[in-house]
Amino acid sequence: MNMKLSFRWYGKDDPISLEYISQIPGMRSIVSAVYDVKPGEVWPEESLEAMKRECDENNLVFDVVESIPVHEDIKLGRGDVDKLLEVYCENIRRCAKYGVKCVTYNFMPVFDWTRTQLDKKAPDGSTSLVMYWDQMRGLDPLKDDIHLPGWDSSYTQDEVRELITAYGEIGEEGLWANLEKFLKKVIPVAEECGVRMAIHPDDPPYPIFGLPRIITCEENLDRFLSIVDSPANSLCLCTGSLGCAASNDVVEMVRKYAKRDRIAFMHIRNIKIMEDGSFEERAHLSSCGSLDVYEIVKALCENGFDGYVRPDHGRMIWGETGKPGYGLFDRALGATYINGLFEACEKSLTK
Ligand code: DNO
Repeated sequence: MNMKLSFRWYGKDDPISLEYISQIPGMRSIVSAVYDVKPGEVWPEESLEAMKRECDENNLVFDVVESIPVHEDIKLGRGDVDKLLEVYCENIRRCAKYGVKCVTYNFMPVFDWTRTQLDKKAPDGSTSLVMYWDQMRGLDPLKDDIHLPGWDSSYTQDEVRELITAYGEIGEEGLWANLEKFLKKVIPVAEECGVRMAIHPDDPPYPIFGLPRIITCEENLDRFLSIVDSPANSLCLCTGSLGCAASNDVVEMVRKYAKRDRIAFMHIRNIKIMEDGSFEERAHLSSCGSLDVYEIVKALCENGFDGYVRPDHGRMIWGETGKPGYGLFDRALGATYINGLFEACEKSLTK
């Protein structure tokens, strides 16, 4: 198969062993990061070297990083941005030195993904992550103390309020300008060392609490890709993130950007959009959610996609406990389903 199947692994603290991951049929690459260093600091080479060695020992390739986080000051364009960008570039060089070919990041203000519950029980007893508007409405982070699950608890509520106000002031265009500065500095370095940068879309792809969100829809992805028109400036196309806005035609997006070779990394998962726009994470299978995963894979194959793919967020099933979205069992089922779709699509294309 042309695509490179990968699995996210959180390093030594991950309850899932590399040995177990290597037993998933077709598994090739490990997606990981140096998680114990704060944004804005240089990653120790020893950590990267150890990661590479452990993967090698398990017949896996450590060649995808998720993520090198972008410091809030870069996104806000304040403080010593030049210094922070220099550190960012140095981290790319160091990753490349240990074999990394693809680096994922996002440009979401303050929070990465937003959900209101991480263990919503489905009728079959499995649990998954959900975002329900009726749990969100009425929450005002400028007034209330909010602790949504999964949010960075290293910020105090006052810091969160300060950041939200600062982002409100720069707005979407300010965020675009800071992203442009970031790309113009970082992409040439990535090109030089053979790394593809893959931006992760905003999850969900619409404003939360009035924070600007820009990596959200086709028009904005076009704008993003044209800032630096290079395969080193590519997408991490996350079907579940883009897919929870019903206005996004994920299959068409995959087709368009795969054809132009601007997808470096695919996060494949399924979500169910509810009537009021809320969404639930579901099993990978097309019939379990709102996305047609077969059409997504077909669009990749028809356009010669040969980048990285990982089964994204799984449910918790079979009594497994662990990091919400990142258990072994359901992601392994997702991997096997993805393998099946790719094999079928590729074989039918070569016939
Ligand atoms: C969620 C992930 C994201 C992703 C980052 C990339 O599970 O898809 O946290 O890793 O947004 O920077």
